[in-house]
Amino acid sequence: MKWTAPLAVAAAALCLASIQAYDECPEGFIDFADVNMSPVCMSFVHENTSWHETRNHCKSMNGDLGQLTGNLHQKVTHFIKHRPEFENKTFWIGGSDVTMEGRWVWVIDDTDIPRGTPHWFPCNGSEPDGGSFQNYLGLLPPGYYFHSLNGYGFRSGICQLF
Ligand SMILES: [Ca+2]
Repeated sequence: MKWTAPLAVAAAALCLASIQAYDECPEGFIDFADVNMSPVCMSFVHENTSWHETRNHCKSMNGDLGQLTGNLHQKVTHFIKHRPEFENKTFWIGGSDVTMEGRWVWVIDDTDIPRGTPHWFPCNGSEPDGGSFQNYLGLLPPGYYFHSLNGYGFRSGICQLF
């Protein structure tokens, strides 16, 4: 019985960790939250790896590939465009239609990724394309809109803590 209390404390700590309770972003992550909102912690990785390898890299940092919903996409794009070291880089993010061709979802929670503006290139509906040959989501310069891509391309990546 004497182990009950420490186990309960450990279990509570695990629960808190899984809920996500970041007061601020850990080292290596940048906070993209709106003012007075909970941190939205993103990290840019420059390993130039496939979508799956990049995702594993994100998971090794206790995160996953980024979920660029709403104005977070715009804020990340703005950030990339103002960093010379990111010039001509391409980035994997956490979308895919590999489970069901044509149904694009965020892999972190299986929620739908809306088509068209303001996220997909070039705002007139040509992306996503490539059918079952292009099942993974990335950002390409110069606009950093969403593109459906072959997952084996070597690219940088955007990780996020959830
Ligand atoms: Ca596809």
